[in-house]
Amino acid sequence: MTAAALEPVRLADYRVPAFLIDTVHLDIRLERTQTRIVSTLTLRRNPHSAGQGALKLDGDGLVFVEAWLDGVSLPSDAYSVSPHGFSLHQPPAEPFTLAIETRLDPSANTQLMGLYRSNSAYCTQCEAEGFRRITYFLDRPDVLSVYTTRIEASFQEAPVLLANGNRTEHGSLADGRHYAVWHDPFPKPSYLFAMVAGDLAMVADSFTTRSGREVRLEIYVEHGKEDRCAYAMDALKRSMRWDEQAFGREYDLDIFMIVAVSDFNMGAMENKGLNIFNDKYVLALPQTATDSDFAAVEAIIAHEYFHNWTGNRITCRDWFQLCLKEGLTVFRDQEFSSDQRSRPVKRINDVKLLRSQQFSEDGGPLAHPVRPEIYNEINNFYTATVYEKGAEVVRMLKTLIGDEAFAAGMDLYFQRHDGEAVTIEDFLTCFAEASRRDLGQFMLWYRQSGTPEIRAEGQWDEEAGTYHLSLKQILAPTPGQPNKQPMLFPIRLGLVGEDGDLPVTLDGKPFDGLVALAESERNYVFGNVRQAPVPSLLRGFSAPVKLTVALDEEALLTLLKADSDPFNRWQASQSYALKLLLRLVKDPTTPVDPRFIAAVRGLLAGGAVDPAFTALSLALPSETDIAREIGNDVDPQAVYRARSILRRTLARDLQADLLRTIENMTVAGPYSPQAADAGRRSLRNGALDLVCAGGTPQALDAAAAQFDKADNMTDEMAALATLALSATPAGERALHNFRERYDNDPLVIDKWMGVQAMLPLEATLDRVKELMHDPAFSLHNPNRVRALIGTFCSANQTQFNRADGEGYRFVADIILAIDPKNPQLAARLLVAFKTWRSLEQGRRTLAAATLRDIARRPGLSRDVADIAQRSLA
Ligand code: 0A1
Ligand code: ZN
Repeated sequence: MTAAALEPVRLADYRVPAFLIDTVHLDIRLERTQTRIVSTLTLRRNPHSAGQGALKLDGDGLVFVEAWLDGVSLPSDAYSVSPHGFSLHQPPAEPFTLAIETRLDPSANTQLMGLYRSNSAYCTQCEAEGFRRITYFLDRPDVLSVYTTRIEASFQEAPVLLANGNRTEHGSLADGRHYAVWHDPFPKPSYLFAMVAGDLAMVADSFTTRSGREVRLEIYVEHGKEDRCAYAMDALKRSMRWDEQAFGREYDLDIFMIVAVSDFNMGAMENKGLNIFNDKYVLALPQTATDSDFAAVEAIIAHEYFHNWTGNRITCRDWFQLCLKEGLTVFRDQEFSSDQRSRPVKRINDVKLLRSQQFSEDGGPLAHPVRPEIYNEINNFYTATVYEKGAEVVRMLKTLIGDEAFAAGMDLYFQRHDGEAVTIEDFLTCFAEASRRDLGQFMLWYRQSGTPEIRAEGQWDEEAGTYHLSLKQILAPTPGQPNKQPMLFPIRLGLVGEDGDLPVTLDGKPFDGLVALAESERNYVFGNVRQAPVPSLLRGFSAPVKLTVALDEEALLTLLKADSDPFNRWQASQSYALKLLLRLVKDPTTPVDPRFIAAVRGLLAGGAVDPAFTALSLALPSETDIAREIGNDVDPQAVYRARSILRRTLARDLQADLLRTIENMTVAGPYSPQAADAGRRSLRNGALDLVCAGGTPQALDAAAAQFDKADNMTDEMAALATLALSATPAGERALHNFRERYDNDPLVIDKWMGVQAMLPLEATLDRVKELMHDPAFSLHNPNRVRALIGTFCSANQTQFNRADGEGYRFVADIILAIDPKNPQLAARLLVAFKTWRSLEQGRRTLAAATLRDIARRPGLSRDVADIAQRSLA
């Protein structure tokens, strides 16, 4: 049996659309199983296209009823209808109106693309190609139209009727039905269309823009959840203000709405004026959401809001340009969070995410450029590379050309391209003009995949007072890219002595801390180096690269103590721990270096100065970090064992210090999600987690006491996770109590599922299988699936990668069960296999066999077939 044939789409084949659609009038009559849609399009030939012949509209899963050309019903030989679209054989030369009536069944839509039902509401998801599941259309981002949407429904079933733009009309009809008309004056691509109808509760507020316009803000949720929206609303107002101040961007409609739904494939969606959110990223109360949940709500609210300018007002010409809106918008939301919270802590967390998600993607079979040039299924390109590395590329651009030129380039971009669908080239041209620099080489960041390696070597010449630094770039081959051209890297660096940064010179001038490496190799000679320095390279993680530099323990301790760059102080703690861990993987009897233990003791002693930062430095590199560093022939069990040994040693040697930290970091007063309190909790809970690795009664008692006393979900979850990991009766008791306590709260039960799916125990696989029978679990809801199955395969390295291959088999069976219903969800789970080639031979063989078995199945979705085939290639 051969694998399903996929038809790739190529950037090189891009052609402008042959027709343009100026206006769209949608008339939607909602019925659960028989929704009727009449779409009336005003069309004209695109003057920039040489295309002739038929008008071909995309469609997917629609039932065609009738079509009219300029008001006259079309005879059946004038058009054809297929499962993939509608074709008008001889479209008029002059502008014309085409109306098409279709029917669809929202309640049967399990893909959650197009128009579907989530609990009692109707909602839509159109990015990337979901609009064609609502009506026939030129479903591509470079066709911009003005939308008017009329929604009609039973008043009892759906008292709330929403769509993009401003509501222009509403009223009642016969038979208990009512309607609303919405008009969005801003031309937009179809992927930004949205409509919601249902019996929803609403929380309202308002925002006055800097030019004095009043914007109404509305958040819609299920009844009874109104009290969980306050933080999201606050984050929205802060985002709106920040975008005015940081980017000069003001909101443009009279109303901005957010709807929270419980069935959603991704985090949220930036539909014009009507964002639709996974409820996980809206609903938050201290008793139900952790500090990380609050931070995620803030970041995602901001992200979707910022899309209004970067994505909506200026959109992508085609889906290859996805990073144009996503990389830029992630960069913007990261900057926002940095300004709202601690910049260094945010940076470290972002880099941790980049390394764990994106570096592993870039180092495996699914590697692709930030701007891909070919895809089989666009839904599989909402990746860490497009989002996270895409944001890093924007950050590098800013570092290279400087803050001022970057701001001028952004202004130029907004001014020049407002209302257009553009490319990465258009974007970069604005910065090339603003900075008067040639960004040709920089463009390689969008075109070449893989994580570059920077090798650094340095030598101090005591007599001359100079330091010679050599930087080399190594670009390993990646799928489809055997040979690469040298890239351009902004490298922030400094030379550190015992008491801090040395005031060195480069080319006779005081060194400003930044070099731009454009060649395969380059040597720099720093002057005025009066003492033996330690190089602090890639400060602030100034480029998304793997840095290789030989720093011994003493050098790392110097950086840990004296580096002015907080990122590299943290990095020193991680590099030191990684050295020990790699030795322990090879030989578990290696004694732990006492200098490291002393350094951790020092960190704890000074923890009160910046608790969040200390918590990050205290946390050991993750199992995936260690595995990535090992590179190949990884035995996840040996990695886990090494990490456990180091944790246990630290716990036992530092028990008193850790217990003291727990005591000292108690947060007084009522819960606040603000960074200062959250930081104290993160250190407290980091210390708790570590001390419990020692397994002593005092440590476990501290966890049990915290579990019983906690008045917020952060502390409660931390204690629960620690107790569960101890695999003691106290752990079982805590799990049981927690389940009972939150029986009616699906988002909290998700956490409970996740904690158990993560346990590095032999019994976990059976436990996960058992949990699938819990009434709170459902294979139909993406959040439930991700909480249990997603956590098992992405956050449980030892059990997903069981030596007997049962972890792979289990996950494969689930993927195959989900695929016919929700291919996107299935394909995302399959991505868990992305590092299979780096495993030791036994597991590698089993993982490959499982992937092959999946790839061979008949009837796979394009989404799953694409990931399976690329993973095996
Ligand atoms: N544009 C959204 C991400 C998104 C993509 C696809 C979706 O449906 C399958 C939903 C959301 C964002 O960046 O937030
Ligand atoms: Zn986005």
